[in-house]
Amino acid sequence: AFSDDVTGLGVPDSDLRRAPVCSGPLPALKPSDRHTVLIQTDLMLTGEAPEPHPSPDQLQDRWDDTHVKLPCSTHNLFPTDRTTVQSRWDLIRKALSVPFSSAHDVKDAIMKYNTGQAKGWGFTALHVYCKRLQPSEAQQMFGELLPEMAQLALRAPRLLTQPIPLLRTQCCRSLTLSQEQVSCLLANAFFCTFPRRNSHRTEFSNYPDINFSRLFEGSSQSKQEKLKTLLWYFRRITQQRPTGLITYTRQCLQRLPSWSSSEKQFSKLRISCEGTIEEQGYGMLQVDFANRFVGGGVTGSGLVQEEIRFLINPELIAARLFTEALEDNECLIITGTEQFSRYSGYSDTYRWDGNHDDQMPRDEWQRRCTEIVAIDALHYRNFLEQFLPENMSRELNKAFCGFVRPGVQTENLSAIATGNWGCGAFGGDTRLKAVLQMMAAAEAERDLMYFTFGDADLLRDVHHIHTLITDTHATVGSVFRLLLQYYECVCKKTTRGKPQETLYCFLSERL
Ligand code: AR6
Repeated sequence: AFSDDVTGLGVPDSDLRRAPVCSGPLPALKPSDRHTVLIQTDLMLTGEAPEPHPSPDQLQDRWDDTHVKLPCSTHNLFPTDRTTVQSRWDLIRKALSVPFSSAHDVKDAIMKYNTGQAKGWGFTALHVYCKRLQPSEAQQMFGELLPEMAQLALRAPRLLTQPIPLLRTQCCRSLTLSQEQVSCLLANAFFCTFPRRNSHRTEFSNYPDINFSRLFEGSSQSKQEKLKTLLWYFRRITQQRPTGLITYTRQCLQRLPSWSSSEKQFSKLRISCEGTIEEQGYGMLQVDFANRFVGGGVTGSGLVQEEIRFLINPELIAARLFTEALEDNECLIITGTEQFSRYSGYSDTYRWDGNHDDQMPRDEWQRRCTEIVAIDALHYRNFLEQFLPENMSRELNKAFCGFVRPGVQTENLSAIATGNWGCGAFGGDTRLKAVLQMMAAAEAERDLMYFTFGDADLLRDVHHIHTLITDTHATVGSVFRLLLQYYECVCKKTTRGKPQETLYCFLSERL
């Protein structure tokens, strides 16, 4: 029953589970060794806006290897000359309490406490942005928005009263913060106040950039659109303070599946060449096609799937403050971020497209039922590399790590909303990656919603191979063994470029 304009295949949409409908009850929100909760949980029960825990008069200030170094720490010192030091937070407070009337003033303020960077940082994008504002918009920006953002940044010692643990390599750990606390972190990131984060020669060399300095440089239209998107977020949250919570979880797997002996059957697939993960994948586990430094180039020059998601859901950007680069058996799960903006286009044609009013319901922890998982594919420069057994296993393990939820009942797991993971900037082959993701989803016992992003041929091919696999009751292990055979019999004999026999031809003949 194929027609030329078919846009979706596989099981009907209604066969796939979505949160919150499919979710089981959550345990009470409470802190533990592995879960730091930065708000007072008792207040949650009464439906009041979250308050920081502990209360501000009991502020805990920590300056060590295992916590975020906050700008408001008393240990954040600044050399005034060779012999004396000054509180850097005092300097920040003074610099951000002065009225701004131009982009130049914003730059001046930022430079007051970032003197070491004076030469390297450019502010062209911010200048251009401000110059293009209509008089009433400029009035809004300098008279309201920037002063409110500065005040929000300066509330750090009252909002962030508990040290924030770093989500370090190979440590499974969760952080739950209020959206308001996250907004304060982001306001500080905007004004580039985070100490020890401007040079890659510090203890944070294995962390993404958090200060927004690179956002302000350059003359591309992309930068203008990024600024519009992020400033819209700040406008929204300064006009009305958000009341929800967000959880950031670093998940590391110690025990990985034995792929060649897996007896798991493939799960259900719905595939569509229309729609996007974030829009049609609502309530599903939404895959972020990530960089190992989460957020990739969001504050710099990148503007593809991950960066766009971080722009429209800016609370994702806060993860860059505390998430060490991901290793092969790790992922980052972010639950509860809100979408503030719409966009059109992609990459160079990306444009901010106005306000988005997020309608996702909240769970018992007051988090939006939006679960995003950052998994970083390998970056391939040569087509054949990705068929190396160790590379296929690596991608399987990475995807599985992102998909599996130890301890959660299968019927409470939503479907996975994904697509051409690792196949854009990272140069992977969509057909191989689709099979690998199907295998990882099967192993994690979750269904898959695959968005081909406009590719109708891919829609048919992936649907066809999935049908063949399920009709023949092939197991994950048997498909893995066929992938290994494809490598041995076909890839190894190919010296350059792409093999003559495609993966799907090879699989079709042997399934
Ligand atoms: N929904 C569904 N599919 C999408 C969407 C969407 N919203 N956006 C893009 N695609 P890419 P990668 C499809 O290149 O190769 C970033 O800088 C579209 O077909 O973003 O894993 C990260 O920080 C697109 O070509 O992912 C990493 O550094 C394909 O998904 C790096 O890129 C791949 O999107 C990751 O690159």
